[in-house]
Parts: sequence; C-alpha cells; structure tokens
Amino acid sequence: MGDRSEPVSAVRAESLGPALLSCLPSEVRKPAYDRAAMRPGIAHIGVGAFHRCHQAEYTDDLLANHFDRWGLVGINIRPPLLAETLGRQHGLYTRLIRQNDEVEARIIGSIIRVIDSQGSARPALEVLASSDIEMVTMTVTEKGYCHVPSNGALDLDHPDIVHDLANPQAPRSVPGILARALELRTGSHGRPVTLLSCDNIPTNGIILGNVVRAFAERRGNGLVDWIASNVTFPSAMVDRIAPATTEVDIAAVEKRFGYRDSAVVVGERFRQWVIEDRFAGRVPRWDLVGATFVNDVTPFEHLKMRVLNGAQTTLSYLGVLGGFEHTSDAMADPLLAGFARRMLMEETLPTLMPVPGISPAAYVEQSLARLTNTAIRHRNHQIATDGSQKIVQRLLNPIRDRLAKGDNITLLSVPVAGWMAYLIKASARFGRAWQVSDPFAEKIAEIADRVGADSKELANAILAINAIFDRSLAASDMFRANVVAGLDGLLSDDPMAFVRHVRADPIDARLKRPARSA
Ligand code: CS2
Repeated sequence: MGDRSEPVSAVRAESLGPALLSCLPSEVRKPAYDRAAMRPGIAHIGVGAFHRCHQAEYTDDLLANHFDRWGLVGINIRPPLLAETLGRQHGLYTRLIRQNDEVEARIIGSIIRVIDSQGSARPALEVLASSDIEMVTMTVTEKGYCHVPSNGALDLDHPDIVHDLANPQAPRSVPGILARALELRTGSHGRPVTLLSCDNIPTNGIILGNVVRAFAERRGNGLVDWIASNVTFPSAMVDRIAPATTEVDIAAVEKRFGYRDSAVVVGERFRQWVIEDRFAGRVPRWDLVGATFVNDVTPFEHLKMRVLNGAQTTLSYLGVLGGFEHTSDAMADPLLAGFARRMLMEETLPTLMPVPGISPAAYVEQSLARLTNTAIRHRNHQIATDGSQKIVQRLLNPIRDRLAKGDNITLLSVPVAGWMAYLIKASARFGRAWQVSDPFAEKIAEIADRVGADSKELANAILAINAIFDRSLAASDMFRANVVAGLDGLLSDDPMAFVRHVRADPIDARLKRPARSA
C-alpha cells in the first residue's frame, strides 16, 4: 500500500458502520464479540490516534477474550469533533499495523459511543459522573494537565485553571472537569473510580493526582477526603508509535479495502502498557491481554521516555534543522542515526534503573529499529510540538542525574539546544523558518527578537524560564556552556556540521566547536 494513492474513483465507497461489517474483505479482522451486548465501563478523554491505536485495541482484545462490561465511551473536550467521524461510524474504525511493506487491518469495536464536549463540559460530566463508569483513562497531551513541567504542581496562573476555580460548575480544564465529576459522584452514587493517565509525563499518576487534589482542595467541601478513600491515580507507561492520521491514510484504506473510514489509525506492530497495580473499583483485566500490572512503573517509564521518546525528540529537532520530514528520514541519515545511538548508549543508558526482564542496550537497539519503519510517516514537526512539555522527562531529567554524578552531558545537551533553536528560528528575527506550536513559543520568539543572535544571551534568557528549567539545573555552568555551544552550532548555516563535530568527539566538542558563520 503506497502512500501516494491513486485518486479515488468519483463514486464514493460506502462508509464503515455496523451494517458494513459482514461485507468487508476477509483480510480485514472484525470484532470477535457481540457489540450489542457491550455496556459502558470505561470513559476515555482524548480520543486521538494514540488512544485508538492503544488502549482501545487492548480493550478490544479483552472483549474478545474475556467478555465483560468494558465498553468504552470516548470523550473529546478539545478538537477534533468526533460526531462526524467515529460517531457516524458507531464507534467502529480500522486499525492498520504498518511495518515497512506489511499491512494488517483490523476493525476495532470497543468504543460504544463518543461524546463531543467542547462548547460545554456538561456532556463529559454526565458520562464521568455516571455509576457505570469505574475507570477513566485519558490521553490529553502533556500540557492538558495544567501543571508546571519543572515541578509537577498545578499551575494556578494557567488561564483555564483561573477560569475553573472561579466557575467550578462549568470547567474547561482537565483538572477542573475531573474534580467536578468527582464532586458529582460524591453527591450521587458515591462509587469509587480509577483515574488513569496515559500521557508521557513523568510519574503521570502522581501529577494527575496532584492537579486534581490541588483543585479539589480549593473547593473546600470535603472533596479531598472523599478522593483519598475512593479514587486512585495509578501511573502508567504506554507505548506505540501512532502518528496523526492523514487524508493519505484514509484514501489508502478506501483504495485497498473498498470502504471509507474517516477514523482510520495507523501504528507500528510494537505495543506496550505497564500499569501500576493500584485500582479503585472494578478493573478491566488488560493484564490478560498483554498489559503488565506492576508495583512500580518508574523504571519502565524512565526507560521509555528517556530512550524511545528521547530519541524521537532528538531526531525531530535535529531532523527539522537538517531538512528531514519524518523520523524515518532522519534515521536514514547515518549522521543523525549515529548521533542518536551514541547519545543513548553513552549518556542516557547509564541513567536508567534496572528494569525487570529488559536489557537496556537491547531496548536501545529495538527502539532505534522501530524508528526506521518507513511506513510510519511520523512528521518531525508533530513530535517537535509542545517540546517545552516534553524535554524535562526526555532530556533534562537524565541530564540532571548525570550532573549529580559529575558525568559528561555534551550529547544530551544537543537536542535541548535543538528545541531552543527550533523555536528561535520560528521567530521574526530569524525569518519565521516554520510554524511551531508550543506553550512557550511566544515567549521564546519574544526573547529571540529582543536579544538577537548572541547564543550566550539567548541561553541565559531561555534557561531563566523556571517552569521548564529548575533553578539548580539552570545554575549549572556545565549545562549552560553546553547549551551555548549547541545554540552556536545549531543556529549556524550548517547545523549538521556541528552535529558531526559533537558526535565525533563529544568530550572535546565544547572547546573546539566550529566557528559560527555570520
Ligand atoms: C511522540 C510520542 O509526539 C510525540 O511526542 O514522541 O507520541 C510517541 O510516538 C509515543 O510516546 C510512542 O509511544
């Protein structure tokens, strides 16, 4: 199945829906259970490509193997609207696994219905507060938690939090909506519930618990005590590469299988889900279908965020600066692939805790191999989005661990400077090289426009943003010197020459960096 499909014929193919299931080609796997018998048990907030490729697939496996009440209700509190896609298809969609030339299609049936709750929180609250729901999972992106990335506390200056504290019955933030839903539960059936974050933030359960409790505390009505005995916030590590769906993916399904599905998702074969065994209420037994329930997720989380996500982030910034469109294009470049491997092996790997049953070096190789999959068209700009919310767990935490031991951080500092250079080059002074999306984009553009091209001053101003760089890290001379060298190199006319230089001799790179062109 090529990415550049032929134009689809003028006669529109039929849309995917329950009536079409019996007419699909035999190579398309269908739900192996009675969808009509499904009952809602799980609500999921943030029904994007990742959820459809991950938690919804695990749940589909569970329904097929051990049928129970675990139908999913999908809720979007931010765009895109679901009514026109999944809603029209009665929750059905195609999950394609693509591994270079291989294609495997399967219809996922675990989503019973979808709710758009963007104009008002009421539809979301109705579902979240209902007694059917005992598990709420969420993928709301890193910034959805409204926390301060450098310390995990609720950001009380966040405009949505300010709004929700003033209007707790009509919230718009995730912490505000969850706190209100819990309040409604206490006032009605009072059933316990698990709130399970599936986002790539460090100690995601702890951060989710922090922001919900901090919000609830300010309600001052005993909600916090009820939460303490009836709600749990397990941490989880989730993994599968599933980029945003494109029109090309939709057209490819139509061409190959003969039906129209506007909610297709495309992912790699690899998947992993490690969940802390700390549930309230009834639990979907995802552990029977490939997920792992453990006492402590931390080692798995470090491994995944520092290695796989760290490599993706590195390849995204260096990839954009080097003119590569997708992760796999950057990985096809021996310089960038070699840089990523060296950084992970020499600097990241020694910061990892022992992980039961996993060899870190083998994991690095496996991760890098996943990133070479040419059928996964993961745009570097997509991964580069919201870097201010990602670099702490992917790059700055391992840097901090190494600094504490007096270890060298030259390689890990390069993608940190890469994130800065990516945003700096999007500013007016640097010719708005590309469009960016990051909560700190404006702030960094303002710094770039004010400070100009001096790397030292740029680094000083950006490292002073303590929502991202905690004070002790920003005070490290070694870190600062590496960031300045990185900015010098990556903002030059030949950023790849700098990468080549650092990769060849990381220890020496800071002292003998190539002169910056004007
Ligand atoms: C990616 C992740 O966009 C990004 O930030 O790094 O979505 C990544 O693909 C997943 O975490 C893989 O499990």
